[in-house]
Amino acid sequence: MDLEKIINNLEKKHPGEIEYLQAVREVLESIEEMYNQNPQFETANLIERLVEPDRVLMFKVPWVDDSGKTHVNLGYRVQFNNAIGPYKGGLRFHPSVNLSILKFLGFEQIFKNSLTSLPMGGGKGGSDFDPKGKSTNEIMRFCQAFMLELWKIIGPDQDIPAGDIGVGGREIGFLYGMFKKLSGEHNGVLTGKGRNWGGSLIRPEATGFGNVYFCQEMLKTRGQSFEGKIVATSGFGNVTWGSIIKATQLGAKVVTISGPDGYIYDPDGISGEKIDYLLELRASNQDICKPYSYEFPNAQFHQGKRPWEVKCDIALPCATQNELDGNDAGMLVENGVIAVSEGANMPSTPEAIEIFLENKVLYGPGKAANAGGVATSGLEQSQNAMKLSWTAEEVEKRLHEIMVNIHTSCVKYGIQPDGFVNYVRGANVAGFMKVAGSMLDQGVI
Ligand code: NDP
Ligand code: 2IT
Repeated sequence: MDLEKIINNLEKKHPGEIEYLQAVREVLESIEEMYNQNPQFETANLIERLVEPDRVLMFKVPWVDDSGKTHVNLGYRVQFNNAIGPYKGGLRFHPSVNLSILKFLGFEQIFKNSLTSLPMGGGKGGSDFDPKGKSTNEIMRFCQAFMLELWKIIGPDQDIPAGDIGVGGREIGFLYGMFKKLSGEHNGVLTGKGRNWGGSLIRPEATGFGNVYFCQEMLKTRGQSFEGKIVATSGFGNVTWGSIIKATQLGAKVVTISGPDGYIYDPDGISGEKIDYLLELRASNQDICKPYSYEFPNAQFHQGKRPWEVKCDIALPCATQNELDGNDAGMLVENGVIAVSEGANMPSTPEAIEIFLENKVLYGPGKAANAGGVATSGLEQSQNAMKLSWTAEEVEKRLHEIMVNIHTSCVKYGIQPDGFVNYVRGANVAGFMKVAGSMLDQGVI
C-alpha cells in the first residue's frame, strides 16, 4: 500500500474534508503492515474500494417554524459499505454537520460495526439543522420533512438509521412516525425507538455503559478497576450520562461534565439527584454548566475551558470529534491518567493519540470503546425481527459480553512484544479483517 499516494489522491478529490481524511489516515496507518502481508488485498484493490462510500444522498430540507417563516437545511445519508450487513449508523443534527464529518463517521462505523460481531455495514447521516432553542413542534416538522427524502433509501434489510448528536428518542419517534406513514410498514427500520413500539430496553444508556465496560477490561489488564478512581468526562448528552451512571455504579467518582461554554468541576462527584437535575435541564433545551454551579455551590464552572486540566485517573471524552488535543493529552499524562476511553467518535486528535501511546496509557479508541451503542441497536433489530422483547438484564448481559469480546479482539491484533496493547491498531486491524474477507468473498461489485 502506498499510503501517502492514497491520501494525496483523496486530498485532491475531496479538498477540505479534514475529518474524513483524518479518519482514513488513522485507519490506513494502523492496518498498513498487516495489509502488505496479504497480497490478495492489493490485487483486489481493497483500499481504494473501501475509502469511498458506496453512495451519498444529499437533499434539501425545507421546513416552517412556529412563526410561519420557511427555512432550508441540508440533509445527507452516506451509505459507506455493506459487505457484512445492511448499512447501519446514526443521524446527527448539529449546525457543524457537513459531508466531511458524515463521511468520517460513516467510515469509522464500518470497522466499529464489524467489531461488534453483528451483521451490520457502515453508514451515517444527518443535517446541519440546529435543534437548540427549537420547539417540539418545530423539531417534529423538521424530522418529518427530513424523512420525506430519507425514506426512499432505507429499510430493515437495506439501511437502518439511529440517533447521534441532536437525535434522541424524541426525534427517532417523529422520524419513525413519518417513515411508517410513507411506507405503510411498521418494520422497525430505525433503532433507538420507544419501548412501547419496538425499542430495546437500555438502548439510551448502552453507549455509555459499553464504554465503561470496555474501559473496565482495559483496567483489568493492569490489575486495576473503577473502584475509588477519579473520572473526568465531557459533554452531558446520551453517552456522557450513561458513562457516569455505570462508572459510579462500579465505585468511581465522576468530577466533570462540560458544554460548549466550558466545564463543571464538582469535587463531591456527579451522581444520583444531580444526574436527574441535569437531565431535566437538557430536556428543556438549556445549557447545563451555569445552572449546575448555582444549584450545587461546591461545583466550579470554568468558562471557555475543557475538563482535561483536572487531575484524574480515567478520562472519558464523550462529546464530539477533536475535543481533546495534544496539549490536553499532555496535561492528562502529567496528572497521572491511567486510562482514556472514548465514548465520542474521534474525540482525540492524532497528536493526542500519539502522546497516549508514547506514554503507554490504556487508550481505547471510539470505534471499539463506544461500539456498545450500535451493538445494542443490533440487538434491537434482532428483537424486532423475532417480534420479541428482552428484559433490561438480558440486553445488558449481551452488551457486556459484546464489549468483553471486542476487547479480546483488540488485544489479539494490538498486543506488542513488550506486552503493551495498542488498541488503535487492534481495533482497526480486527475490524478491517472481517470486512476485507467479506469483500473478497463477494467479488468486485
Ligand atoms: P447528545 O446530543 O446526546 O450530546 C452531545 C453532547 O456533546 C452535548 O453535551 C453537547 O453539548 C456536546 N457537544 C456537541 N457538539 C459539540 C461541540 N461542537 N462542541 C462542544 N460540545 C459539543 O449526543 P450523544 O451523547 O449521542 O453523542 C456524543 C458523542 O458520542 C458523539 O461523538 C457521537 O457520535 C458519539 N456516539 C454516540 C452514540 C449514540 O448511541 N448516541 C454511539 C456511539 C458514539 P450541548 O448539548 O450543550 O450542545
Ligand atoms: O456512532 C454510533 O455508533 C452511533 N451513533 C450509533 C449508531 C446506531 O446505529 O445505533
